[in-house]
Amino acid sequence: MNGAQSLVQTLVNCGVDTCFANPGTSEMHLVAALDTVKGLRPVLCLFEGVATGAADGYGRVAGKPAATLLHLGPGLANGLANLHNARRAATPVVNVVGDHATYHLQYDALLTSDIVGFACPVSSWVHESKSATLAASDAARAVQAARSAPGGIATLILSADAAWDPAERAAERLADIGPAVVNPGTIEDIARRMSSGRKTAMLLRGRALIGDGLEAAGRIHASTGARLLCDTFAPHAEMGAGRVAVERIPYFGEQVTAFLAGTEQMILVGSKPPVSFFAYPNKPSWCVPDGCELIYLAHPHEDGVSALRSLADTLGAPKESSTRVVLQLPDLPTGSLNSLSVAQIIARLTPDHAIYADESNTASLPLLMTLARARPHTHLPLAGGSIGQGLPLAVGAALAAPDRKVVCPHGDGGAAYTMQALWTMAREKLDITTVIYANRSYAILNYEFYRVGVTTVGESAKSMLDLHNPEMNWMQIASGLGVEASRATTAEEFAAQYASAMKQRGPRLIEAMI
Ligand SMILES: Cc1ncc(C[n+]2csc(CCOP(=O)(O)OP(=O)(O)O)c2C)c(N)n1
Repeated sequence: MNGAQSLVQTLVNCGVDTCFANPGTSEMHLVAALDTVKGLRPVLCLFEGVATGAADGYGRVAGKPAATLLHLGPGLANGLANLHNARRAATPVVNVVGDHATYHLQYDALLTSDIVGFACPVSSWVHESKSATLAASDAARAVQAARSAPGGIATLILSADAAWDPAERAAERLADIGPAVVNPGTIEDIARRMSSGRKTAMLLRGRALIGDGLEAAGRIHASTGARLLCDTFAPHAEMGAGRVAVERIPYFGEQVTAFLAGTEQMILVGSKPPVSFFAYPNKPSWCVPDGCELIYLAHPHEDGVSALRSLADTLGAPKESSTRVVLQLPDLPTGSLNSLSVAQIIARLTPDHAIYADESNTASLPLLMTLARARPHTHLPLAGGSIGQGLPLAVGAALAAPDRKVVCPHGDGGAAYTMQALWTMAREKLDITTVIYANRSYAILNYEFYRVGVTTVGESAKSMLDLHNPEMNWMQIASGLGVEASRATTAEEFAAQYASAMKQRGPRLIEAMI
């Protein structure tokens, strides 16, 4: 056994079963180990931003880390933006990066770089593994670090000689660290405050928005009437019919302020206080109403689900939530294709328990509004604001949940960042329907011009937001990358194409000419 084999076997021993890779020479022994060690599914990605975004999608849905395999500093640097998104989502990821052999670094060969420097800002744990005998235990520690509550990016940098030198054995899985238990005194205190009659909102995030956490929050709502809220970009939420209803905080700061007006106390469960996405001249960044008290039930590394359950019990809440979302499907629209008619068709025709890898950007408002009352689904948005995440996220989600339909509604601008993900969808035959909103524009930035105080927008400035010249042809892009594609210009065409995609398994792309 060599160091690479001991590392890969350790990943498998620790429950890592998928690896999103774009390797090079320094990772050749790791690649070879994928043949000799069974149990780690390698998925080739043609750009590192696809690999890291896919690891994020996988981790969010599976609740456990996938591995990446990246080529030295430049490979890691290509993947940084989606590691940033994954960090914001607190997704567990074991980020494996190859490096030159230890003795080669002194020569400063071309691909030598500060890998640790690239890794640190996005990682919760970074380690350079420079000896084959330590590679296995380092890998076990990396998995433990990635799984540590609330989840993080553990970057393990493996020297080429540590990969090819002889190793002794693989390591076994280490115990998870956390989540930490919330102090019972905190729960009693919050129960008292919630019984005070003050206008209360609970801001939920992480596991509080899924499964048992969401159910417990529903009980608390039934008992106290507290509003249940989630962030605009809550990384992982279970929504739709039958689920406990959660209100999503709006995007723009002044909307947030109006939305929260009158709130006297806000209970934070794995979340931070709401702030505006960007600063704008003469507009507040801090969106918590004046005088509103902020109270932490659980910090992100703490067990918010148990805390919610204990709080519900302490309050004497009913065993079940009394308010659940009632299914309300829109009628199929006819005529013009726009973000509303696309949303109505998606909501109407998507089957139960689909996963939305959502980067719909300016089209998101009608989509989220219609999906809120549609069939039960999982929602995975752009968690860190770095566009080019939706397509890779869909890849990871589809691999983590092969029996569920994945829908990827995506702005055309953001999709151009990581369009190589389509190739991986085709190669792995993933059940993903991508909808490209072909508005030929970085539309959101048109609003932002005015919001930041730019008053005159000339031709050069406008051309920076315009994607008409030349027009991207998403049908050709998708079919060139192996994905069956079609184009819709009316609601009827879109509905027919989407209905057929929902009936079929495998990757499809629809270019919606909105
Ligand atoms: C990595 C990164 N680069 C640039 C931006 C700035 N940005 C935000 S939205 C956007 C345009 C998005 O266009 P598209 O996906 O077509 O959505 P639309 O605004 O048209 O709805 C850009 C460039 C960003 N958020 N992240």
